[in-house]
Amino acid sequence: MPRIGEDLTSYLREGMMPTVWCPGCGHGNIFRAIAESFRQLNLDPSRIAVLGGIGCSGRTPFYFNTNAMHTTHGRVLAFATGLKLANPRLTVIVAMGDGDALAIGAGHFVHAARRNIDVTAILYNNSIYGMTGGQEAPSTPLAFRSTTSPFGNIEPAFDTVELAMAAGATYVARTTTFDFDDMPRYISEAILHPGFSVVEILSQCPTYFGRLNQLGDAPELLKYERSQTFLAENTPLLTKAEMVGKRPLGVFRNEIRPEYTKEYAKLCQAHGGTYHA
Ligand SMILES: Cc1ncc(C[n+]2csc(CCOP(=O)(O)OP(=O)(O)O)c2C)c(N)n1
Ligand code: SF4
Repeated sequence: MPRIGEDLTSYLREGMMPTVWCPGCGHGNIFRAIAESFRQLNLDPSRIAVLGGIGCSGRTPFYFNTNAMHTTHGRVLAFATGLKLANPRLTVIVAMGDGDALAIGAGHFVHAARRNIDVTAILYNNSIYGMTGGQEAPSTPLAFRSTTSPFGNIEPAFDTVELAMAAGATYVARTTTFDFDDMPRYISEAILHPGFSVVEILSQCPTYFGRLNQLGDAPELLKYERSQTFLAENTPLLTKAEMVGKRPLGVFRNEIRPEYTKEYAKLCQAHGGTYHA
């Protein structure tokens, strides 16, 4: 991750700043990591499209000096699918909230994974609906409070990694905003991967999740993230007690299978069409 002085500005739409995000919001950390991946890969901004749905996370495309689409809540992968099919040479990046991806957009999420379309979905998982005031999401952990579950959540949370792999995503990784150097590493791998890639990033929402659950401010939430996770590669070194209730971090799948736009091109060419992926 670049430190002070290293230049990410060619990827930033500085006229749109400051961002809408609250001080200490993890979405800013993720935004920075995405910009760093673009720099590491030396991507041409005119060849990138960043798409977002609705929500705090959905504001991400506003701040990148790339092609951008601000779409509707839960439907961003449908827009991304159309865009990638229309111009397969674009690097398509989707910024999704956990509400966006796992609640209203869950159908689009599993079908994009099943098709294995070459899109990178970055799932900003702050365990809550941020923009609309801290309501419970399918990612809110058991017993945790939100504005719609003031006595504690009684619904088990989805495991994004398990869901993405079961649906057929071909690159699946999870990290946290605490793991500042792993974010751009996984995002870069996901961008280079020729298929549907999911990078789940556990992120902090101090304004709602942190406050409603009395977990403290942003630095304390980062420590909380660390306490709730472990590196999957360390599993042989850990006892069951050290892992129970915690989420593993790392790359869980990185495999190749036929990609949707390439398969579509083959079909078109076999029937006299001119589509090229
Ligand atoms: C069809 C539709 N339903 C509901 C909403 C209201 N809405 C806007 S953002 C949001 C939740 C955002 O939560 P999440 O996707 O987790 O993103 P975050 O704000 O936490 O980044 C909701 C319910 C909407 N804009 N459109
Ligand atoms: S409400 Fe939460 S998710 Fe939204 S900008 Fe503020 S801290 Fe971030």
